[in-house]
This record gives sequence, C-alpha cells and structure tokens, in this order.
Amino acid sequence: MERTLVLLKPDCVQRRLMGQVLSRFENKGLNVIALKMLQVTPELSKKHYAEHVEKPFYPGLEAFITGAPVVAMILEGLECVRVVRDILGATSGLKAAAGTIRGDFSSSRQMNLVHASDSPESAAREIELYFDSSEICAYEPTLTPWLKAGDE
Ligand code: FUP
Repeated sequence: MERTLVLLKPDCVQRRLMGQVLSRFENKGLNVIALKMLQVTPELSKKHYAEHVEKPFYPGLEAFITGAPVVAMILEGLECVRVVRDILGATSGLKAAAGTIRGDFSSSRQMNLVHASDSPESAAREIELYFDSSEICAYEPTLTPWLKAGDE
C-alpha cells in the first residue's frame, strides 16, 4: 500500500468541484484516510513548493494557493502516487488528456485544480507538512475483497 498527499486547490473549492474530484478518487477504489480544509500560509507554500521558490512564476503561484481555502487529504492504495497523478493528467489543463480531471475541468497551467505528490518520497514529505499523525485514520474498508484479488 502506498500513500499520497492531494490538495484540492482554491480554484477547485471556489468552482464547487470538490465533490466531483473526490468522487473520482473514491470510484477508483482509493481510501481517503485523512481530510481537512485549511488556508495555506505563505510559509507553508514556500515549504510545499520549495523546488519552485526561486522560479519566476512562484510569486503568482503563492498568491493563488494562499488566496482561498484548500482541502488537503491523504489517499491510500496500490501504486497510489502514480495512479493519482494519472487521474489528474498533465500539469497544464490545456495539455492534459480528456478524461483526466485537469483535461476535463481546467484550461490553465496555474489553476489546475488539484495537487498530488510526484513520488513516494515527496508524498512522505508533503504528508508531514500538512498532517499530524493523530489526524490520520487508517482503516480497512469492508469492500476490499470486491476491489482486488487477495494476492494483488
Ligand atoms: P505538478 O507536479 O503537476 O503539480 O507541477 P509542477 O511541480 O511542475 O508545478 C507546480 C505548480 O506550479 C503547478 F501546479 C502549476 C504551477 N506552475 C505555474 O503556475 N507556472 C509554471 O510555469 C509552472 C508551474
């Protein structure tokens, strides 16, 4: 089992797309094991986007991500990091394939609705940035036997 950090960004919350986005993860069979709404501070943004802080687009990105509430969640499932990135699609909504969340709902590179960790290492770092271990509610869903074979 793998875990990944997902953020429903301010555009997702403001456009009332939270339910539709969450449904895609639930429909896939992923487990939501932590979930909360919060306002990202400039300090948290700089930690989250540490690799981008020096880039020219960073000030606009920080203004966007701190501009309204986000929803943070931890998803769990087999190959969850890659599976969730595939469900999101390419970074730019203009380039993302139809059928992906960004491909279906976004026409922007910055306002691309959802963030998801890009590797298990990033996931571990980002989960720690957004969640205390006491906020994680891991559980075994009763329908697991109908989602995958026992040896998968
Ligand atoms: P992703 O891994 O898909 O979230 O994308 P990146 O790590 O490459 O970029 C992080 C965020 O910066 C993305 F959500 C989009 C934003 N971004 C811009 O706003 N402008 C750019 O030129 C590049 C990225």
